[in-house]
Amino acid sequence: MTSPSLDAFWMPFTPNRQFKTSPRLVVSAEGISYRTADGREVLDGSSGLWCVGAGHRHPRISEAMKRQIDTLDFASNFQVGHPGAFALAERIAALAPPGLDRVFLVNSGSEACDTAMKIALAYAQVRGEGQRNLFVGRERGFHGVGFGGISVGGMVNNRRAFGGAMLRADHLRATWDPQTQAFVRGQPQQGVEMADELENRIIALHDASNIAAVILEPVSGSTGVLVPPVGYLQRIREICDRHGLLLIFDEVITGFGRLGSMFAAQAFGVVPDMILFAKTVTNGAAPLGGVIVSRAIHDVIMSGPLHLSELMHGYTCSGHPLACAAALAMIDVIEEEELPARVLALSSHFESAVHSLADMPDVVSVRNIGLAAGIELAMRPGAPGQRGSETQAAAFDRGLLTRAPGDSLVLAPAFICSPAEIDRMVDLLRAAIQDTSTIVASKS
Ligand code: PXG
Ligand code: PLP
Repeated sequence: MTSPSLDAFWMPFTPNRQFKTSPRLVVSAEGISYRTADGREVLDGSSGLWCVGAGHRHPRISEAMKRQIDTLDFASNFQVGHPGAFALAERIAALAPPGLDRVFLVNSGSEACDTAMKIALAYAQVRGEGQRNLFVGRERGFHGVGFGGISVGGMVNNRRAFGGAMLRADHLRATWDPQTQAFVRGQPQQGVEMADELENRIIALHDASNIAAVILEPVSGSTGVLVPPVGYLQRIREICDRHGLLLIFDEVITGFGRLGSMFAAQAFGVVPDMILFAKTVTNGAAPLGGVIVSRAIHDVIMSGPLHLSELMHGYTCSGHPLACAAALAMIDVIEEEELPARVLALSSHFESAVHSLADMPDVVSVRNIGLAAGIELAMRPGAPGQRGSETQAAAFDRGLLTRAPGDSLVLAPAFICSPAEIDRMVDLLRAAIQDTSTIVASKS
């Protein structure tokens, strides 16, 4: 294929003009590596945006998708159904915490978030509590880019351009505290009281009777891996229970193994009322997301005339056959290759490896949990994000794909990595940090 022009494709979440002057194109992938257009190997340090836990082109998933495309390429799930969607929902329900066993399928994490918010509103409506329409999110939370997700999301840059077009929302403060957490390994021991803001400020201000749901990422991933203090999520659950609030965990990143358990709900021992998932559920091989809903909420909404849809919501490709086939195969892989156990076994090596960067002069924080780490660099004066993006580019040139939210670099390797491969990734990251260090530059 001749190289396409780069002009027409408006790239998502990318500095387009900069990219198109120095493009980074990958053309194939296998295991934990990409191959670039000019034939270089690049280690995938971000599991392809947190998706590819089992490694690229897992044969089991590829085979299942090939079989599916030759059997049933497409059927919507509006008024007809196909077995794959039912089989997948049943599998996912069996993996979720007890009580959460109804599954609405969508195509992305953003759609999962908007869907869960609609379910919360519909639930309130059916119960005669239509005034419950305020959502509680958290600063530095990311819930995708739908209007629901950006309303509860706490990434200021993702909201600012869209002005007043938001749902009613308030935000807890982020659990990040640079004073006490800069180089904490795993969960911080201090800070459980940050959860009390839900009761002391938010419920006090808005009244619980107006709140539809509280939506949190158990671990904030996109803003650089912010790990909740010990006991924080438990306390949020207790406050929600005390005041009759629904709690939604956005597990788009944490779901399907990243923390060494199927869901973060199990890793932290806290059961929410709904769980959002996407990404790893298909190993990234097809777009799929969903909402796992408690039976109690589901059953309340299953009301009204029998010939009408109980929830007026759904996407053309909700439960697409190809995506369901990929997800069913991925769940087989997760179980048979015991990927959560592998993550658990690897995570202490990973923790030591990323914390070995802590003594670099311009690393100001290292945070980690499971196979996710955020390494934060000192900001260039007056230019937030510049250092992060330069270091990300330097790492790519050296053969490592990372993510750079602001001045943090995120490492999120595939669950199938070996300890030596993790070391290689961390070595490349160390070199890239040195490449962009003004301390080094001023000496040379
Ligand atoms: N919730 C969470 C917690 C996410 O991490 C979404 C919802 C939205 O999912 P979709 O499939 O609509 O993108 C996400 C997505 C990053 C990065 O650099 C993370 C995401 C997306 C893009 C970049 O960490 N997460
Ligand atoms: N716009 C139009 C004109 C449509 O017909 C549809 C779906 O039928 C949509 C948007 C929504 O698309 P999707 O179901 O893929 O989200």
